[in-house]
Amino acid sequence: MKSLPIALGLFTAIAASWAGSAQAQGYNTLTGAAPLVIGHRGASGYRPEHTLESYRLAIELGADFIEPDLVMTSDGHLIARHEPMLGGTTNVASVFGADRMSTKLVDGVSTTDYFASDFTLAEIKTLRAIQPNPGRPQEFNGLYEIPTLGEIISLAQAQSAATGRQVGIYPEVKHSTFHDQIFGERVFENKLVSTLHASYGNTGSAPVFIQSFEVGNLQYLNTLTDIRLVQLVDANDVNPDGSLDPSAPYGAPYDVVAAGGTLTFAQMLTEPGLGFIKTYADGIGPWKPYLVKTVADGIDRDGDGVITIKDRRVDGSTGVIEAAHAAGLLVHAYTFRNDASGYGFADPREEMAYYMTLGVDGVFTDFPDTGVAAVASIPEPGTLALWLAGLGVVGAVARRRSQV
Ligand SMILES: [Ca+2]
Ligand SMILES: [Ca+2]
Repeated sequence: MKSLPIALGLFTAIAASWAGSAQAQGYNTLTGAAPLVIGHRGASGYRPEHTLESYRLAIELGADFIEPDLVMTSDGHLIARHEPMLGGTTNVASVFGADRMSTKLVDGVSTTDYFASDFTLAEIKTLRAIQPNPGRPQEFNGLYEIPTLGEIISLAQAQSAATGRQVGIYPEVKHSTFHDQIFGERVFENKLVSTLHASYGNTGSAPVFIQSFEVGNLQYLNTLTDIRLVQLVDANDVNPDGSLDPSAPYGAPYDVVAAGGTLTFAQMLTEPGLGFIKTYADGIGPWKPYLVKTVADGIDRDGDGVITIKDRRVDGSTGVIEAAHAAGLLVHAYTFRNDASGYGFADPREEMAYYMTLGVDGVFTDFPDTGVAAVASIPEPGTLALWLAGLGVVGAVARRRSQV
């Protein structure tokens, strides 16, 4: 069968040229892989956020990752809530009396509420989640428990096994400085890492990203784990000219502010700032207006008779995606919603597709099905080229064997 290696060699040459052109046409992500769809608080556009049912639906809709925000209970358990306050997203006020409320400083802001850190896990398990957004489905209010990190990991791993599709988790350390003040320095991060290592091992190949808006805790985590870390980057608002409004408390990492530092989020997205982030993190998670400039020029582009953020003129990349990739950092942008915040876009699928075409490595979205549709709509490596590239690999292996 002397002709087989020759035939395979010919295919290898063809495949190499096809693979080359496929790469040129492929995704503009850091690695060339398809952008990730991250189910923000689960499928929070459809179910009360941060419940197992919200995460389960996100997985059903095709999310690659589910995103639990984490806070700590009085007895040291990590549970999923967007805030340490329970009042906005649970029925706590109808279960416990006002005597269980307290006033605490959250990132410098005096806040009176029911705090997770004043309740045991057993108490929190008596609560049920509610939908805080009046424009979203209300019929699931009062049905679902508040899940622990352990329960979320179990769900992701069980669904990965059941579907044969790896579903990752993307936990966020909420308000690290706040939790340090209540529980002691890095108690939260230590608990998070020990839980993750027990389930996934200490490896950068785990289907896990840890995210935070603070810096010191990510630097600390970098000494503790090889699990991938993502620096979140916030701002207060977008100005009419497309620049970002850095007003407190959203313009700088709170641990930096608390320590009297001057580093701002905007500085962190400059070339030197990205180089600094690269010393401890694997990616950035910026608010999307940092990536695409949109200008409020008063034109009613979608023709509905009112001027909204959707009408803004889209002026293209700010250069942050390209600079982050040049620094070797992934870019996961937030938050894409069918029912809000489409700066410069009336159609949320087109909005996400625009960012994906520029090269974002992932999108946080409350509507994972729209994210999946966006990925499907952008140019991808051709299946013929992949097939030929695969044949090329077979050919290369066959040739190596023939030389032995
Ligand atoms: Ca989050
Ligand atoms: Ca309009």
